Amino acid sequence: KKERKSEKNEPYSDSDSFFFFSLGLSMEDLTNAVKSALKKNDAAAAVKLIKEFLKDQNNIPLKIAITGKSGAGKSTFVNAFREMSDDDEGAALTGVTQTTLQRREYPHPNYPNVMLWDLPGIGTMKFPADEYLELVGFEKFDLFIIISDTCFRENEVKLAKEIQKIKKKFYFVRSKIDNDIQAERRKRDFNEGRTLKKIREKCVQDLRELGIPFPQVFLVSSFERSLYDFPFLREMFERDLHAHKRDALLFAMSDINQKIINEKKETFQSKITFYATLSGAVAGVPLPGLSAAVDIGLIIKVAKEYVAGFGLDKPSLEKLASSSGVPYTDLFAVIKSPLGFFFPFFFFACPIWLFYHQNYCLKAKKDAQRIYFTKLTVPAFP
Ligand SMILES: Nc1nc2c(ncn2[C@@H]2O[C@H](COP(=O)(O)OP(=O)(O)OP(=O)(O)O)[C@@H](O)[C@H]2O)c(=O)[nH]1
Ligand SMILES: [Mg+2]
Repeated sequence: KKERKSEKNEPYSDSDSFFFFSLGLSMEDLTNAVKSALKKNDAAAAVKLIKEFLKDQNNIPLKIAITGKSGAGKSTFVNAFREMSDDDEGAALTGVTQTTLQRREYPHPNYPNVMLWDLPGIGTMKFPADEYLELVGFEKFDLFIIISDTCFRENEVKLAKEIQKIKKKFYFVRSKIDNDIQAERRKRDFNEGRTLKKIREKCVQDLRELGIPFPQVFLVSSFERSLYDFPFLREMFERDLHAHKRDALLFAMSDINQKIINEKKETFQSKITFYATLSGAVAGVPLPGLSAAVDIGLIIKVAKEYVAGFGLDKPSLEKLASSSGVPYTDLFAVIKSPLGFFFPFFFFACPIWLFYHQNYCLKAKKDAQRIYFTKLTVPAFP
């Protein structure tokens, strides 16, 4: 049924979406259905599909990247998180020398579609800090855990800032706490609580000084999973899993939407050349007022096409309001808000600007005038 629909390139109807969801729609199916709806300016249908998909959390994939310096304990952390020993079959390889040379995904045992990605260490010969993000395919992950077995330094902060730039979430994990505790235990006035507090405060202070104002830091030992912050990290992960998945899904969907908006923008831009030529041709006709009248007509037509093409016309917004539950007035207010202030300006000013100031418009006008006068004068003066 799905194939037949996509062959015909028809939008997905309500009965289709019910059919898909009752069978368990995959992320790929959802992506295709949302793309198809958005291409047809049906944001309301896209919202409906996404809302349905959000109901079944198991469908939503989540990619968690475990990153940090080489030897920080990333692979050991992945195993600990999956409740495995380092030498179990299927566990991530760990070692005292640089071990992970290729990123690899490991499924979470309890949560379908949650993948832990064990990444190579940052700042090694094979993964220099300035090429690291690109080499590990940084942008594809939804959530990041930045691990360090010492104080957090420039490399970790640089990673965090790059993650902030792409508007995704990250946590800091200070690993191998068992080593610190063991070393401090040798002192006469040892107090575990005080030592942990000291490490935590130092981590937070370092991160603040390097430009991360409110860092969330977990102190863990992958060898002692019931101690320090490991249980708390797990608990928090489970508590926030729903939100993480929702964020990941909405991020992916907004990325699709942005791509489609760009495609539409390019299509509209190529149409402008056509309208400009048309405007130029009309300008060649020496009838007073004709050019201006046609240009105004064209501008209104083009502006209307833009508004409908981006789904900003009244019927589309009303449909979107009813499927998303956001009142129409709120949606419309966004268009009228400071953010949307440039919309009317853009819609009207762009065609005018293009019609009158771009080189090809002027050239088109001149060509049209030349052709018109040649045709007119040649038969009159043989
Ligand atoms: N004491 C202690 N040692 C740890 C802990 N986590 C990891 N290690 C040890 O640290 C070393 C490096 O651990 P890995 O997990 O291989 O480190 P990695 O960050 O994956 O390193 P690369 O793959 O080279 O980037 C290994 O010898 C681990 O046994 C921990 O929580 N406590
Ligand atoms: Mg590793």
